[in-house]
Amino acid sequence: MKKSILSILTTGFAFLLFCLAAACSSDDNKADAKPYIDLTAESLEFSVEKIEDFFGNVTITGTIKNIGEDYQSSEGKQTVRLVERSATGQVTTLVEQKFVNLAAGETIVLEYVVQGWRSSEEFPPGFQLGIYYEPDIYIDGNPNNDDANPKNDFLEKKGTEINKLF
Ligand SMILES: [Ca+2]
Ligand SMILES: [Ca+2]
Repeated sequence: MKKSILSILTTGFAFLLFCLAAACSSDDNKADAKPYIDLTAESLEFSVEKIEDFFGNVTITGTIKNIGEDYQSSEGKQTVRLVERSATGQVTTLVEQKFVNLAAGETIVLEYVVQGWRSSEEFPPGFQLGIYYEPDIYIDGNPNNDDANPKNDFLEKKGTEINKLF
């Protein structure tokens, strides 16, 4: 009788030790394997091709850059967009590009030409460049697509910046 209780206790203790060891080692592995992933909306530039004094075409160039380690994901989980936001707050997507992987240091460039911009317009639209992730990106079991800094995922510029270029 005593022996069997001791045996149960010993087995239980051994099992507890095993669990602790497993938990610790898996945490260590995660910490070691976790890469530093960070994509950023790096720049949003305007260039003007004047047709008349206060009238012309505007090229908007947005650059997304991988400033971390290699970004590796799967299809349908990430998109970069250049959007226009009107003075009344209406948002229109101008260019959109889906992607899957982006190696360290690589960029994605989005370009859009606004035809017939009038710099006399009092309330011009603004423009925003952004990286959009699916909501499950941090719980999909893949650490290679977990952006470490969401604060640098968006860049916004006012249309009045364009008017100054005329
Ligand atoms: Ca993930
Ligand atoms: Ca980021």
